Amino acid sequence: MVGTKNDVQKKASILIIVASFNELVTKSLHAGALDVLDSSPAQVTTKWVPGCFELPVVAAKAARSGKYSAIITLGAVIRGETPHFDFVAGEAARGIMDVSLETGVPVIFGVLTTNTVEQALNRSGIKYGNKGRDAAHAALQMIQTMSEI
Ligand code: INI
Repeated sequence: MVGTKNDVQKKASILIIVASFNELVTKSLHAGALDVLDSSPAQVTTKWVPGCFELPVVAAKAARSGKYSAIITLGAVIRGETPHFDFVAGEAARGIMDVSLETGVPVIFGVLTTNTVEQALNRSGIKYGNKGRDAAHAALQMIQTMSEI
């Protein structure tokens, strides 16, 4: 039998992994995610990493541990004037998708990729929503969906 939303969430454990790089932005993404998860009975833990490049390795270890129903990755890669952006953003996205497909644990991509700090701030609670909130909703929906399959 498929559990109700609340039954499923009561047994759920969610790990949030947040990149410290561009901390002004990522702290707001984290606050947005926690705000959504506060109204869920799921158990929530947070771990910090230096930058988005480090998100996949921690997500991989966590996913393989079997402890988590879903993992949320949060970060902000801001283009500025450096080609570093493409490597960091591209590898983070690829690595996170690889972990999710290899382990079967939903790993949510809550990483902002923007041209400017202003665009990132606007998407972390100032003008155009908060990607951390969206990521938390995505995690809850994926936990439910995975429990039904
Ligand atoms: N990390 C980010 O999370 N965002 C960025 O915008 C960024 N830029 O632009 O360089 C960034 N770099 C650090 C990277 O994620 C690693 O922490 C670092 O290279 C050490 O491996």
